[in-house]
Amino acid sequence: MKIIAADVIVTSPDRNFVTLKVTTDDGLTGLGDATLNGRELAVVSYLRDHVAPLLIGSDAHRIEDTWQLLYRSAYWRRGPVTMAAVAAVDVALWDIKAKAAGMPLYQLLGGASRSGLLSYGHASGKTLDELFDSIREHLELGYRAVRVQTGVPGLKSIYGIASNATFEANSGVRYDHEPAQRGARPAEEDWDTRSYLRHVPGVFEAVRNEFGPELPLLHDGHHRMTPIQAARLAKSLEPYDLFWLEDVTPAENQEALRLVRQHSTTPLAIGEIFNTVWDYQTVIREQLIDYVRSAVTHTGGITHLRKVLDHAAQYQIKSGMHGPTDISPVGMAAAMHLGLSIHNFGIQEYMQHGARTNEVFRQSFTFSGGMLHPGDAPGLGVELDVDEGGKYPYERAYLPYNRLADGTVHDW
Ligand code: GCO
Ligand code: MG
Repeated sequence: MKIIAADVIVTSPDRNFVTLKVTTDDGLTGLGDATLNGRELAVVSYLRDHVAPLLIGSDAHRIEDTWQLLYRSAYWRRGPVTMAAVAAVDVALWDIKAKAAGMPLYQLLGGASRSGLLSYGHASGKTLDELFDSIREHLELGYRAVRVQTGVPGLKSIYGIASNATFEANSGVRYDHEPAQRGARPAEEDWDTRSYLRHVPGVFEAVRNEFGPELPLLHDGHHRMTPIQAARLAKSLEPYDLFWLEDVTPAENQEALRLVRQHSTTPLAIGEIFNTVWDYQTVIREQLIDYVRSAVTHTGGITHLRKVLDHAAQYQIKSGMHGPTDISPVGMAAAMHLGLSIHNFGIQEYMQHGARTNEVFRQSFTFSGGMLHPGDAPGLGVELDVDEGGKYPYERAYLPYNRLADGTVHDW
C-alpha cells in the first residue's frame, strides 16, 4: 500500500487547525493533527517542505519504521514542531491501517479496556458566584469531573477564566475556551504569585462546601511557580482532595517536583508541553507525578505516546491526555482510541469544539454521562470536509504572555 499524496490542510473554523491528509494508491486516506497553538505555520512548513516528499512512494503499513525514519533521519531531534509533524504522520498511518483492517483504531491497539473514558471540563469564574454557575453548567452537561480556575483579586485577566471582556470583544470567543487571540501581537496579561497563593485555597474550600466531597476537582497552575511556591500550593490544597494539580512549575526542570513531593500528597500532573519520553525520564522513574498530560498531537503520535504511557504504567502513573480546543477533532479522536485501549487510563480532558469546527470535521465519537467513546467507525472516525474547511482561511493568532507588576516577563 503506497503513499501517493500527503497534503497539509490549514483551516480556521473557530480557531486554527493544521491537518495532514495521507492518501494511498488503493484510495484510503488517513488524517493526523499537527496543530501547534500560535506556531501553526512552522509545522505546516516542516510537513510540506521536509516530510511530505519523504512519504511519497513509501509503504503506508510501515508505521514504526516511518516513525523511526522521521525522528532519526532529521538529525535535529525532538521539540514541539518536529514532534507535532511526526505525530501527524503517525496518526494518519494508524488511521489508514485501521481503515484497511475495517476496524475502529482502538481494536488494532489491543481492544477496549473499558466501556468509556471519564472526562473533565473547564469550569471557571472571576468570582465565586460565576464559578459556581460554571460548575453547575458542567454538571448539567453530564461532566463527572471539573477543572476549577478562578480570578485572583487585583489581577485583571488571568489564564482560564471565562470573564475577560477585552478578549471576548476582540475574538468573539470565550477566553476559557480559547486563550489564543487572533491579531498581530500576543495579548499581555498580569500575574502575581503571592496573591494567587493566598486566594486559591479559599476558593477550593468554598467549592467543596457548595458541591460536597465526591466531585473530582482539578486545577492548573500553568507553569507559574517556583518549586517552593508550588510545594506550598500543593500542601495548602491537600484538605480539598484534588484529583490532580497540574503544571505547578515550568516543565523544563523535572527535579523541581521532588521538592513538591516532599511536602504534599496532592496528586500531580505534568507534560502538556513535553514532546518525548526523555522529557518524562526523571519524573516517571522517580515517581514524581501521578498523571501524564501529553497529547498524542504533541508527542510524536500514538506510536511514541504509547511507549511513554507503558513506561509510566510500571510506576502506577496514569494517563491524563491534553484535550483543550487547540487539539483538533483528529487529535482528540487519536487520544480517545489510545485511552480506551491502554490499561493505565486516568482521565481525558474534554473542552468541546465549536459548531463550525464540528461542521469541518465530521466525527463519530460520543459524549454521554460524562464519558467519551471514540465510536466504531473504521479508523479514527473523523473525516475532514475540505470544501467546508476552505471557507475558513488561516488567521494569525497568539497565546497571551504574562508580565509582573514591575514589568518583568513571567511564565504564562
Ligand atoms: C490545559 C492547557 C491549555 C493550554 C493551551 C495552550 O490544561 O488545557 O493548559 O489551556 O493553555 O492548550 O495552547
Ligand atoms: Mg494545562
